Amino acid sequence: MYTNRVLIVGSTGTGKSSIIKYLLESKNIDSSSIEVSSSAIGCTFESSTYDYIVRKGDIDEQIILIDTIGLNETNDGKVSGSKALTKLCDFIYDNKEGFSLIIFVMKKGRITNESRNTYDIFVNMIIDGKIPVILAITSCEDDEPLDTWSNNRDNIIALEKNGFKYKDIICCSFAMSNNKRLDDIYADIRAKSISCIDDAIIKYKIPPQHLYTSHSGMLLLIKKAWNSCCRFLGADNIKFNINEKLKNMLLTLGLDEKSADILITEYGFF
Ligand SMILES: Nc1nc2c(ncn2[C@@H]2O[C@H](COP(=O)(O)OP(=O)(O)OP(=O)(O)O)[C@@H](O)[C@H]2O)c(=O)[nH]1
Ligand SMILES: [Mg+2]
Repeated sequence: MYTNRVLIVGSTGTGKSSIIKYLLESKNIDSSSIEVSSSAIGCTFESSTYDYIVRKGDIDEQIILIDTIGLNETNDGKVSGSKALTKLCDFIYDNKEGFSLIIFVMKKGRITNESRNTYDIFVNMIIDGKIPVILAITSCEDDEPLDTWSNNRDNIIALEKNGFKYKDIICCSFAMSNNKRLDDIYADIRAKSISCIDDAIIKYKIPPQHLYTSHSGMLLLIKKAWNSCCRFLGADNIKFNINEKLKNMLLTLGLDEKSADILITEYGFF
């Protein structure tokens, strides 16, 4: 019997830790060690794991939730963009058990460059379609019904245009309030949100897939992608273009030019 490992990914402050906190709380598991913060700077600095058991039919299944470091847009965060990305890459490479599902977390509203680049680097380049992705759209507390955002065709078109591929969209909210009356309403919405995420985990998880056993595995993948692009376009200068695209993405995520160059070289992007 395998363990299901669910990776929670997204830009800083989108609600990754909140999802885990309320998932655990809903199972009466102590979640006090999980930091949730409204400050402008990132608050999760290390990838941490949390686990619980769900009963499916007669079988108990273990689910491990993995909270990750959010990639930030600027270097104002306590963890700079380059460090966060390096830590995240290291975590993926070092992970021997693999992953069953990715929950990509975004806040409701316009798709930001930050979310698009995080998705592109993380899901397209690193995960490379090997693991199913579900999108969790947070901050939907003002919507009735909760899935109004995903029912809006314009949003689906925007996701498509921005290259997002996913199995499902879960609109949710983990809003809190110090006003008891308001928080009672939010608590109801949080419970509904958790129930949807719970169901999606069970529905879409697959046996854990291991991504890369070594940095050279990653290098091979990128080279393969590069070669097929070259073949397809019959162009020699594509190498430069791919490098530039990746570098631009890293710059948007708040890396300075030097860190982006080091990271690209260090991880063997070329
Ligand atoms: N209104 C509203 N606030 C939310 C929601 N989800 C999270 N928040 C708030 O957004 C802030 C950031 O949430 P976190 O769960 O810490 O976000 P994170 O993605 O783990 O952030 P980092 O660890 O810094 O990358 C906190 O103040 C949360 O209470 C939501 O659905 N609605
Ligand atoms: Mg966090």
